[in-house]
Amino acid sequence: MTTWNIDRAATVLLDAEDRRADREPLTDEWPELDLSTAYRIQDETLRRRQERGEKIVGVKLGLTSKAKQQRMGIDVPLVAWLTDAMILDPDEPVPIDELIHPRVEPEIVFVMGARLAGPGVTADEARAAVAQVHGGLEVIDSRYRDFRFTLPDVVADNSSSGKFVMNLAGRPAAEVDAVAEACTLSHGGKQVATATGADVMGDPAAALALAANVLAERGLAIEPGWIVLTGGMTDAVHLVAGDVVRIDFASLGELTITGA
Ligand code: OOG
Ligand code: MG
Repeated sequence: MTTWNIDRAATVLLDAEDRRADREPLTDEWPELDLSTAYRIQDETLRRRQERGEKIVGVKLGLTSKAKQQRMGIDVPLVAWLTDAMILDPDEPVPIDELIHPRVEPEIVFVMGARLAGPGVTADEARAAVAQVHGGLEVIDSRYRDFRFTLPDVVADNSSSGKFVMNLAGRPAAEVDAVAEACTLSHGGKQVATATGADVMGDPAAALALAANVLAERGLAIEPGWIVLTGGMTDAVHLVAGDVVRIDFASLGELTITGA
């Protein structure tokens, strides 16, 4: 039997991503995989992404809303990395054939004005460090078959990162009530879900604070200029070629994305 370690797990996950081949969760064969080791796997995959030229642009929160927690069966929020290779421009079709089984979810996106370093960051401190707020969406794409995973699995897999989109026009953070910000999600012209920022841990700024505090455990901080995806506000919808998904935010604009 081959033994598991951080290096091998990083290789297996990036290989699944590169080959668009889903696989069983790591914990099927490595039940001892714990959360701190999973974050070290995530950091190792980031290091390899950087080695091939990708740049860190920020972080994403995962599983910060009840809708997402219930769907995935995990009620612990997590943090993962965003790189420039994950950015899609608004109106750019989602390249379905570069992904395994993409799903789309609406997210409130922060652009940081100041550095935010934990531990002990509060939602108020987090809110004060935000410069701009954008309407956004994430195209998640687990490397695990049927999105079946435990918390350490999904942490190791960079929280199902795929692509993300943010509206070009953001609004100054001081002018936006992120808690009250409402969105509707439509799939194929049919409205399928609604939510507000309050569905994200009561306040998307609380999710940002959590990200800073989780990163602090590894001696890391959220840097000025970074993009922070605060987590899916609703359950995600599947996206196949030809699909149109539209997200309407109350004050942060509209995004329409198609599967190509
Ligand atoms: C995990 C990724 C979760 C979010 O916004 O909650 C996430 C998954 O659902 O596969 O990105
Ligand atoms: Mg997400």
